Amino acid sequence: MSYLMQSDPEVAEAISRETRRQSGKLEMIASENFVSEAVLEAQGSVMTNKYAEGYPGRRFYGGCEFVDVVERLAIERSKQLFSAEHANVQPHAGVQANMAVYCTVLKPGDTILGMDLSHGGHLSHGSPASFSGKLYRSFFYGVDRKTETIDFNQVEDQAKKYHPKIIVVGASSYPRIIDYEKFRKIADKVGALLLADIAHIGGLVAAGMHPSPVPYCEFVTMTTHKTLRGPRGGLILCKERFAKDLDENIFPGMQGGPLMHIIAAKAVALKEALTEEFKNYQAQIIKNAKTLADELLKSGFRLVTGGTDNHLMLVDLSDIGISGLDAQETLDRVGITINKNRIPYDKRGAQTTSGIRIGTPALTTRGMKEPEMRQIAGLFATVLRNIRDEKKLEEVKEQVRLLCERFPLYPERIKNNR
Ligand code: DSN
Repeated sequence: MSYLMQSDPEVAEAISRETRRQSGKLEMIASENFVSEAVLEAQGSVMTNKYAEGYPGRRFYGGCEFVDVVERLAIERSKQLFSAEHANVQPHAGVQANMAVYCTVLKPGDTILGMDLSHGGHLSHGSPASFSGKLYRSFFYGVDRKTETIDFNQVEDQAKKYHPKIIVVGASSYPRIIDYEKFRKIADKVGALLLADIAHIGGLVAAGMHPSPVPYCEFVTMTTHKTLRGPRGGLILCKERFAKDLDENIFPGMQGGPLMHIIAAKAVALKEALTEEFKNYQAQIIKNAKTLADELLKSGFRLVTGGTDNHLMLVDLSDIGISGLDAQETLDRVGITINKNRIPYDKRGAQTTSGIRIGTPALTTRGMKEPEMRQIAGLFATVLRNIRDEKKLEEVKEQVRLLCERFPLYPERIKNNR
């Protein structure tokens, strides 16, 4: 970062401190990950300079021959990875990906049925706080109070009652396998289209570690930066018959110039995702999550649904008398980064919450395996049961530091202060 250090030392310093923060703490936010140096190189490349409105081979600007190469690679790799008929790699983010699907098949005022945000859904699945709840009539399904898994009777009842034009299946805090075939059957009963938002589990699906929604859904959206371990951005897959309309709804419908440096980085990440190493990585994410969950259960914590099938788990802290916010703040102080999260039927609000969400994708990228998960479960138990014991917290902080040292992240960047 020699240029940046010269021209803008304040930004250079913040970046260098962020690198050290990422490397020196245990990153356990379920939706975060660490991209490869190759992805970072593509993302920080001169492709950021290029306007390329349109699609490969039919742009509105000259000089697009090389950005065309990377967009074509990203499209072909997405199709291959997910066995999809069509891919659009231009969405700037997951919300834009969902918005483009809605714009393709809905008119304002049409009805959508999605998973309740407070049960694990996402804002863009119809929440009144989001465009999706303002533009469309939105209704929700949730999880069963006892099993805390998706209540398919409710999905079907709501679908029959409201006749949605599209059903959205996907979640940002749901620890179990999702049965897309069941959703397809319900959608067919009411003549609805089906959109699967696999933002969280994109990498698991790509590696065959979670059933794929692609055969069952007209549309599949995702972000590229979570388990898929690419740059921050969105991606849409769809059946060929929607391809033209979908592309037009991304551009010119709702976005201008695509972020060609990000698309180049998506292409690089998608190539990585096609490797055997990536499959092993995804399998390890799940092994790590299951080990962490088992150890937390053994130490007496309650997990929503009793465990996990994927990369994340939700810990219900109600029994130990602290809030999700207390837990988040105390874990932050010892160097463990997680987020407070509402649990289904939570009595607390979104700012305090009764639970926390924890995930294993980022730690698995660092090379941590089952023994480290067992150690980390012990650290959680110590912190969450002793949030006011400074001595114990200091001891955990030291263990976190040693653990991070054993699994270096971006060592060249740390060495060169960038
Ligand atoms: N913000 C993401 C998450 O943390 O799950 C969802 O968009």
